Amino acid sequence: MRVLVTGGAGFIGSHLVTRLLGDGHDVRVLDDLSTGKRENLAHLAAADVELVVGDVRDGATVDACARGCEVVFHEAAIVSVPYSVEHPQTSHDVNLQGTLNVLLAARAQGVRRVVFACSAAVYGDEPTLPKREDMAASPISPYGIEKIAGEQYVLAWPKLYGVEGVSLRYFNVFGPRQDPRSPYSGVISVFVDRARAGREITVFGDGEQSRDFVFVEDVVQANVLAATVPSASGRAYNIGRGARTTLNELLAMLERIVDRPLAVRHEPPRAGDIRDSLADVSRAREELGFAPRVAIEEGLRRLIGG
Ligand code: UD2
Repeated sequence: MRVLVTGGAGFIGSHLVTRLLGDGHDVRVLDDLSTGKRENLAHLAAADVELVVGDVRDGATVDACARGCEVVFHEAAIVSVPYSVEHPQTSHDVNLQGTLNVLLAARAQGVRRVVFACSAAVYGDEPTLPKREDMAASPISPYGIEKIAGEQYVLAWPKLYGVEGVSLRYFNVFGPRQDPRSPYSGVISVFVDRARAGREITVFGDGEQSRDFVFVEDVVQANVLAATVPSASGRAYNIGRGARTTLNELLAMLERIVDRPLAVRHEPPRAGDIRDSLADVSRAREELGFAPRVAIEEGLRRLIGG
């Protein structure tokens, strides 16, 4: 089938594109290359993937890209929480208007299903763990608000217009091609980058905070299942491993892998950080058949090896 991946030149999108091509699909990518990179698709034959450089804020571009597609994977977004606090209008335009544009295009072009990249940010800082999809969303940032609103749109589209919609609430995704260089990069990408370069690692707080880290290939698996399982339409799913790891545990694993002690400096906790995060993934397991396969240490090894 022909599929569209918005944000397909980005971290998660480029892994999804690789898998979809391997499964024999015709893949079109829409990416404005603001954080996505051509190099993220460079391992693929240029003839195999159609890259449209364009913006999800531009409805006509999105509409043209959706033409002839059976499934749209909507991964394009500005993924930074702090950016959304500083620039709520731009964040809204890309993350929420962009999602509406995808849904309008899907309706106009007869797309069968839209799979939406949502976020654990919809849960905010309410401390109850593990997070279940039937808990009330309580986002505390523009980013979280945009993601829950986008999800509501996606889940309403089946009833309103007959376009199937599935929302995947990603927890802390890590893996190759995640950019370690921005101040808001995922902690694993930063730690691995520093460990490889032999540079000092900064831990904000005591390192006992924990996250539900999930390897990017498992997130790809979730997307493929979300596109194919018929009963998934109209549903939201947590996508994590259903286990949490502290930063101190990560550091111990990294020391084992690089086989030398790491230089670690502690700084005060980052403002607005939550302490712990953990997904209940039983809904994804039962309804999608989702089974995360890559253990954290294995994922770290692959990241360092790659
Ligand atoms: C994740 C998402 C974010 C949003 C948020 C919602 C990522 C990359 N970010 O932020 O988009 O969905 O969840 O809750 O998935 N840390 C250090 N040293 C560093 C970098 C980070 O100690 O060099 C700490 C940081 O203070 C935090 C933890 O590591 O306690 C995880 O930070 P993160 O930015 O990787 O992810 P998180 O969960 O804050």
